[in-house]
Amino acid sequence: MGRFRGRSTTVLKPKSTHQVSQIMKWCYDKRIGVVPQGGNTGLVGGSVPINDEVVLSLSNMNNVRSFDPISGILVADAGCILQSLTDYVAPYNHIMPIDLGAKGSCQIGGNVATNAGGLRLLRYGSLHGTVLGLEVVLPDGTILDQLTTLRKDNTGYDLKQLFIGAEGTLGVITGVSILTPPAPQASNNVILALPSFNNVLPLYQTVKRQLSEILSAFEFIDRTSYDLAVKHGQGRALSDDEVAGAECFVLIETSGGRREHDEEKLSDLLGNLLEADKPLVNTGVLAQSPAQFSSLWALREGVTEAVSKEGKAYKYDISVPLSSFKDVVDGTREHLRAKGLLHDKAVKHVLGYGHVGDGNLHLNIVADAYLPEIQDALEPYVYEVVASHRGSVSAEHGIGAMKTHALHYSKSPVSIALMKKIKEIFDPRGIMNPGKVLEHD
Ligand code: 2HG
Ligand code: ZN
Repeated sequence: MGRFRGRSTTVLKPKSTHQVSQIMKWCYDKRIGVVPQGGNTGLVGGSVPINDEVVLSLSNMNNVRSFDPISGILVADAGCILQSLTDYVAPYNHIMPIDLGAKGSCQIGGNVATNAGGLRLLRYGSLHGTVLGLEVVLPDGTILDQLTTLRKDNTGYDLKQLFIGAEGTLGVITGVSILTPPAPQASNNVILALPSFNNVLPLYQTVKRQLSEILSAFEFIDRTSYDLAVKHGQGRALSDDEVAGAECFVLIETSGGRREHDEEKLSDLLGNLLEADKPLVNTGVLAQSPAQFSSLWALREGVTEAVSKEGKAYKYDISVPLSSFKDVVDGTREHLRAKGLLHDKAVKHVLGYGHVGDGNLHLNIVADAYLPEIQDALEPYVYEVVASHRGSVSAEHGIGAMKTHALHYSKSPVSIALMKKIKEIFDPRGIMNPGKVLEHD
């Protein structure tokens, strides 16, 4: 994101858990801050030092430790790149339960540390469910070995859950045990062009009912997101006829056990949608080949990259009721217009996209440069809107360095006080990823 910059002089790249333990012990004794770093693809500055901390990169810990093709349980070093794990389990007909645009660079340890959501959450749930065990090095160098491969283990407090989403503030994740689902035998996708955002919710209901168990993603991009994705070469553009009059687009993916069965269901759905008396969609483009399948996905997955090519982005990753997605995006645009900030030299675009199936909207504001007046216009405005819906100020990207001041919009004082006590127990010297998640007192 280019928004945070530390003054670190040292990056350490340990090759084993034992080495991580030695590093942590040394830093604990000397009270040196440590920033664990995976693929460094996060969007909230969680893996970036803010002062002169030591950067502890996990990238040299990248071996698969074991895989059981019967249970599908994979145990891997934290530094394994998500795509390489996907490739590893593919010959066994398994997939990773998590998938996201950054798959070629992000690491499984970072995914777990940030509780990354991504594109498969609708189908396989969050990492709080699919991660079975963790190996963690605590700030004083102690190794907490909870790398179990058990599906069931109800023996008291489930400590690993604390590290999932702690963003490296309680310890360094060095190993992950994760349940990988069987690969679907058939996957397909379709992009639908909608005349109005108001149709997204009825469409979601219809699609859920008609596709039921084969629905594996229901993603949404508004017109601005689509136009930017196309402008910056993400995926294959639809024809002018197909996009005419479209206010937004929905990408639906199906994954199931039998191709003919799934294709029949999908084409019945499309037929019903297009032939309805009052159609919810203008048109639908069905992937006809694996290449088209990927290029339709690229239109959605490529929005983040397109946005960063277009300018400097202010990103809000929020959970709000589905029915308010459009109002939040339009309201923010109007708010910026009223402040006189919607023009070429300030804010160029306000766009919304995200995971409809998970109630997660990505509100992006693209500007010519990061300017204090834009920042002041956006915050606390956006957070107050989120709080008025009892939403979340971070649905899936985490708090990192960027949102520590906003935590209270989604967590009560009682919750924050308990979080601080937990931090104190694990990290009494405050050396683990300082300044992230919780503000310094
Ligand atoms: C996505 O869903 C990612 O594409 C990134 O979570 C969202 O860049 C963003 O705001
Ligand atoms: Zn997302």
